[in-house]
Amino acid sequence: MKKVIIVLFILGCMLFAEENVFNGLIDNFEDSNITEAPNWWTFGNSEQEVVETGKFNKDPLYKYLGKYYMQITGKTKEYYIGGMGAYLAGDASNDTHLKLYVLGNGPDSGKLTIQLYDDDNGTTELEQDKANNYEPINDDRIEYSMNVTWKGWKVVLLPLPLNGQKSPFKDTNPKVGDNIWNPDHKAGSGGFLHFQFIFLATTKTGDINIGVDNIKLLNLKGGVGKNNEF
Ligand SMILES: [Ca+2]
Ligand SMILES: [Ca+2]
Ligand SMILES: [Ca+2]
Ligand SMILES: [Ca+2]
Repeated sequence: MKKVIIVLFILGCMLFAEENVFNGLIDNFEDSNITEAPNWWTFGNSEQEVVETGKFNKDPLYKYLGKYYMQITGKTKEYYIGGMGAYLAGDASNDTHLKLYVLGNGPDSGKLTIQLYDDDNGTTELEQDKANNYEPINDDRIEYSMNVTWKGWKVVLLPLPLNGQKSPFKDTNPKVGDNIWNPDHKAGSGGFLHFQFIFLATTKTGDINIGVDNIKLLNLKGGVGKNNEF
């Protein structure tokens, strides 16, 4: 009995270390759809489909994928294909990294742009300029793009620009917001408001064929250890 309690206590500490104020999970697609928890909006011509992971049972990362992941496909003649986003409004002020699993299909699998928005005017919503490509009016957007060039699943771990931490994410609206990644709930702020993907081809005329899973923010202040590697 004592052993069980100790194991439970250690498990509890591990969960607690990773999932503090905002539980950090954006989506793992285990509810088998993209319209619940969170309810993703989609735009453009990309196709997003939640599919079973079974065909990857030989992949070393298979055991971390659960039953479902999201497959993204689409074609373009002008780089841009489409995208999807979710409203979260979580307090992410303790989260140091974004982690996600990305499935590639070879050298030109596509380009993935990741955008995170924080609330800088205490409204818990992202005011957008509909006349100007839905650009934020008051809130910051930090952004990072990567070409998916590999085949199979890979863990992508990206430091966030929290408290001056070096990060590949850059503020892409320097005239809007306070240009500081401050996704907390202070002064009525909605914190980490939106998460968004933009799907592109790596060539002007091309396509995208990637998968994503286990999208989460987490706190790695204690370092990337065995317990929180995946
Ligand atoms: Ca999954
Ligand atoms: Ca706002
Ligand atoms: Ca800004
Ligand atoms: Ca900000």
